[in-house]
Amino acid sequence: MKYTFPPDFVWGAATSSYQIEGATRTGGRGPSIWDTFAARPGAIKDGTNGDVACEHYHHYPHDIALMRSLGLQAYRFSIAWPRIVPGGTGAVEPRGLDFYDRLVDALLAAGIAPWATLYHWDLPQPLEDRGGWPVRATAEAFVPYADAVTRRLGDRVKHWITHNEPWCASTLGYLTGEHAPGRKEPAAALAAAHHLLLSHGLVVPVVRANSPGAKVGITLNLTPATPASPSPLDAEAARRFDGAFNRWFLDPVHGHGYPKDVVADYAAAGIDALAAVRAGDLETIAVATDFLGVNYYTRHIARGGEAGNAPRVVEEPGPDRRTDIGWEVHAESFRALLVRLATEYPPQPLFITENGAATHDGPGADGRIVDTRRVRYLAEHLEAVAAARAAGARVDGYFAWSLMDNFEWAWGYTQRFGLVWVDYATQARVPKDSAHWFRDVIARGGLG
Ligand code: IFM
Repeated sequence: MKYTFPPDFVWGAATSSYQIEGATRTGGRGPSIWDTFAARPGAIKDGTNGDVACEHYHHYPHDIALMRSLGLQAYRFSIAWPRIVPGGTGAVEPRGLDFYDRLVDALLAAGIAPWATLYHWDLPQPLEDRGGWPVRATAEAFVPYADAVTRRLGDRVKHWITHNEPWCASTLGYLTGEHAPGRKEPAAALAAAHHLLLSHGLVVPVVRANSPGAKVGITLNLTPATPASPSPLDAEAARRFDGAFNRWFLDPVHGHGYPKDVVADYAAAGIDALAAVRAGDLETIAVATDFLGVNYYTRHIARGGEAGNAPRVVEEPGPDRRTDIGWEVHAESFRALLVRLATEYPPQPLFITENGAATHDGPGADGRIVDTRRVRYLAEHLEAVAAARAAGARVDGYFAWSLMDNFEWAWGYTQRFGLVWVDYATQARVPKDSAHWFRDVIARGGLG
């Protein structure tokens, strides 16, 4: 079977600032919550941080040459708020803007469309010191920052993403404490989620004003839930997971407000999930956008409890169906998710802004990196995109995560998602087999 995509389908790869840039004390950059969090003993699996990472801040011309050699049509990167407004509010650092200005010009010169994300988790530490995302002032501070960025780059960047994965920034940052700033406060996590969404709504008009003709959207990480059995307990577990993980973000940005069943779930646990919501906020969050960014990696198998359940019909996958980070490979859930989005949240175009696999494969004796499992993962998921398109889902582009190996947050450098291998000791970049494969997919406009 041939899986072809239309000629205007966008093929790209993605990264984020803290994960690749390094140079955390260069060009006037201020501290971010990730600098602080990574310094906390035990926070990062291998005790590392993003101080150096891939040194992309210095090596970006080489990295762009690499992107060009792979035939990438678009590159999704994020802007580090602490480079632009080191204090979180107040003075704009021109050297920060200059860096992204050079990056954008170099991308355009290479024929690669820049797709900029305004927030990919590196909050200026001074804002966290004043309460972080659980306080409304942080959402308000996002506006002048976004204004400074889009004024400077808006003439050349024509695709903007306000936020990357607000579920992670709120839940992992403020509920489970696995991510910066490492807080474990359920009520604060819900307030953070609300203020992240509110800040999205506040900056969309700013982006439109400063970047005429640009397309703007938000990127959500979506993880479908499959009940482990047909038992009511497992169905209920799936509803709850889907509600808190997916619908809590999808519904308000599509004008449906926060899902009532999930609000009730929180109320039953003694939490007022809407405590931070003020009059007019839901209208602000429901601002019209041009596309929805979708990040997909895996599904969740939902199980409500052991006692009284029907026998499992969905088994936990073995290691052969997991990537090295432990996430199940399940492309069928990706297809179903895209069809569901097209049905339940129309009529927006969708872009896959991240999809990829962590595999450890490194250079063999001949230097070649045979990352067959990544190639298989990407191929299966591109087939899922093609199948969803055939079923009517409007998916207009696909960005692989990631262009190159990088700092995988709490996992440090123990997980490698790159199409390109990074030797952290030398900063050498070596395209893996998957990079060559992806180059051929792009050149052919699909899977052969
Ligand atoms: O590395 C992350 C990225 O920053 C956000 N989405 C998921 C990726 C893999 O965990």
